Amino acid sequence: MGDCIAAISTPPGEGGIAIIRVSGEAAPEIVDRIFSSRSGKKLGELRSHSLNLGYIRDENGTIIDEVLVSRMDAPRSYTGENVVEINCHGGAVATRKCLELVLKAGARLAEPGEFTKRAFLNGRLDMVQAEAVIEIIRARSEKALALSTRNLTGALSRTLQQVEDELIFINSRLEGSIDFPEEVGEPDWLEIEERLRAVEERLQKLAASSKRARVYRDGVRVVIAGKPNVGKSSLLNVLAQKEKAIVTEIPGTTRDLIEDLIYIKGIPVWVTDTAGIRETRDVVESIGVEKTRKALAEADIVVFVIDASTGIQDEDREIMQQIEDKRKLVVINKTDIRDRSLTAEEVGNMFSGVYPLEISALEETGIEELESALEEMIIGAENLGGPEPEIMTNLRQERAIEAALEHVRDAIDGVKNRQPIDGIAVDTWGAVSWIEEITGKAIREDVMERIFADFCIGK
Ligand SMILES: Nc1nc2c(ncn2[C@@H]2O[C@H](COP(=O)(O)OP(=O)(O)OP(=O)(O)O)[C@@H](O)[C@H]2O)c(=O)[nH]1
Ligand SMILES: [Mg+2]
Repeated sequence: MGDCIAAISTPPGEGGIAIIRVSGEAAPEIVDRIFSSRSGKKLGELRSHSLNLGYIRDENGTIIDEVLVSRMDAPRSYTGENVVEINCHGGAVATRKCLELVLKAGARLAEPGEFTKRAFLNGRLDMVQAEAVIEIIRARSEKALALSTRNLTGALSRTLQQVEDELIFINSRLEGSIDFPEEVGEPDWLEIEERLRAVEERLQKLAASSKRARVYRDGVRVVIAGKPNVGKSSLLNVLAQKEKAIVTEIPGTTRDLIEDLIYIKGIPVWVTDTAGIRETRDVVESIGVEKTRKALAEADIVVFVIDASTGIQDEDREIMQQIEDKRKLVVINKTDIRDRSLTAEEVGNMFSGVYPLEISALEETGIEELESALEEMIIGAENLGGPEPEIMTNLRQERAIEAALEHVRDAIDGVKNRQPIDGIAVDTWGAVSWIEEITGKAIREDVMERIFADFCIGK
């Protein structure tokens, strides 16, 4: 710490504008060495939180770029340190050159996430908020973005703080009895148990809400499978609302996996169209079939398509066996064909426990029902139409919540069985330390380093 770091904070390449961010005690002086403002004033003489037009010049005084420079003095900046941001014109070469000059003038290149890490170390953000920054950048759906923004503004941090306060209060009760057994006597066990149960419920709700929120962040993998020519590619095209995959009447048209990202009720869903599964001597097609099997293994949900015009064949039965353990939807396609040989009842009889959806990829019927069925499968029937999740956690936070929950449950057991007080206190303190690991109040150095290493340079 203490040194001054710099990086290009905008994406690489040509753009309307590019920003070089400089942070550290000496940031204004360093930038002053290469910046000449139109007003003739030094950055140090200008007001904090102002924008200043001027030029970046190299060692020979040659103008490299015309820029707008902002100065944000500590502690009112992203990192909590003195920050200077140079807004360049966005040319890749000029921006690189400006950064080089800043580095020559005395800054060093920032590591990935180092600006945000400094914000954390300076107390501008807690760990949950720092992680929200990266999740905002990576958000792939509006809902994920909204949930990450809530975390950045402290929704999760506040909830955790309340839980921690409550646990610390319980601890103080327990420790009073440990330290002054004569004066304080036994703790009020009923009250302690009641409070612990309230904490348990709170953490449980948090874990449940997070699990539901996670699908909005991570999305799900849906794989369309079936024998050749049943209309898998046609279905992908309807779902994606574009001609993503080639459709022909020739069985074996699709050989490679074809993937597209669609949104179903705000949930990001990667839909993969596959090669029709069958025994084949065609080298290319058999590689495709192999890829299909791999995709099926990785799928969260399989959409198994059967053809209303052909009826169920051995190939369909084999595929059904392969996806026996998968969460799946069975779809009868081509229901627009008048003299079709397959009804939903027949399929239900053939594959027990399956109730197929009827669609026509050609006439685009039954598609909304298919999307609703997918939504129900993804978020769970019990959550349909329920309140939207309000809090989202990432895997690290989720694991820590689970660990805290376990300690709280052990403490409740301890209270019920009237175990020694200091044993119970070990669990309540254990829960506290997990909560503090989430917010970063007591985070292990290596955990912290790993989190920031995941960031991009310039953030
Ligand atoms: N009548 C009718 N024809 C359809 C429907 N869906 C697809 N087809 C036709 O069925 C043929 C095969 O469609 P594809 O979408 O290429 O089938 P596929 O399952 O991807 O086939 P492969 O890639 O060879 O495995 C094409 O001629 C489509 O026009 C439908 O709902 N009704
Ligand atoms: Mg196809």
